[in-house]
Amino acid sequence: MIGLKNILNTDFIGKDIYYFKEIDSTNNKAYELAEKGAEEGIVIIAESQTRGKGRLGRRWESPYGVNLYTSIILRPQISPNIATLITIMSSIAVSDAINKSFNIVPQIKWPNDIIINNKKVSGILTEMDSNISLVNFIILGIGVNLNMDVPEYLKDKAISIKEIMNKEVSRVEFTAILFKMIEKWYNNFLKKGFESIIYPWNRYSMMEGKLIKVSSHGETIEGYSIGLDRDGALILRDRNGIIRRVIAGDVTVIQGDKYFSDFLKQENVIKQENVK
Ligand code: BT5
Repeated sequence: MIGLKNILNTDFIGKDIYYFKEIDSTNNKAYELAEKGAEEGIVIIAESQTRGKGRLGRRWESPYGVNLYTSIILRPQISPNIATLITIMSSIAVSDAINKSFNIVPQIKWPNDIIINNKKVSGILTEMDSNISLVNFIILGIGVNLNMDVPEYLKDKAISIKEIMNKEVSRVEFTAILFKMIEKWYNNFLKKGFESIIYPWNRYSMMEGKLIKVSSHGETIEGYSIGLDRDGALILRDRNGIIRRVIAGDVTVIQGDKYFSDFLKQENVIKQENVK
């Protein structure tokens, strides 16, 4: 990542960059620093992670010197109830950065996957420290597969930009553009809230109007995806017509049916049921 500071054109994201050749997880390091009072915008970057983290204790494959593994300390003055919107806003920033850098339009799979050719190119892991009413800090962790040869065991799930472009790409240039995009979308979000992200999110979303399956806390819900609510939760309508709200989970897209979704949106909501 030599030269990143020289080309970085941001106001506060990356004002200090802590750089590691190898680390357990950039999120852990950022969390540790934030607990000690590190300021918003401080960034950790590592060449490799020995215990790269996904959600729910899953592992993020983090080989040396080929991809981007970064964590950013944010201190938004928001309620923890809407912290998911930071993940949502970041998924737009990552998608914009990929689009701008490589002229590829990725898709977003709620809540944290960036997808190209039906495979995951990037994942986001946000972790937070808060009290009941206010966030203290959020660690925004982002992994992007840039020049990785995807290992055999992940080949049906994961892809890298190199595999799509058939050539190596510049990690430094991509990172500079990504930080710029994060700063732009984060500022937008702080100023205008949910309204600033809903349309751009819909543009990239791969789910709207599709039949999807969500596994959430051991339960599986099937239904047509209707979209996001104002807290960043996913709204679907199940086969019995019940509107379900999912705040965390893993989505599988079963089939596409855009007309059906447009039709559903015009109907009145009959019943509501929350799913934790
Ligand atoms: C995520 O979790 O997608 C969040 C990934 C966040 C990684 C970044 S890297 C910098 C920062 N520091 C960290 O320690 N983490 C963050 P999840 O939705 O749970 O997806 C994890 C699943 O994706 C795994 O179980 C694998 O199936 C798959 N996977 C693992 N490594 C991958 C990779 N490099 N590319 C694509 N898919 C991968």
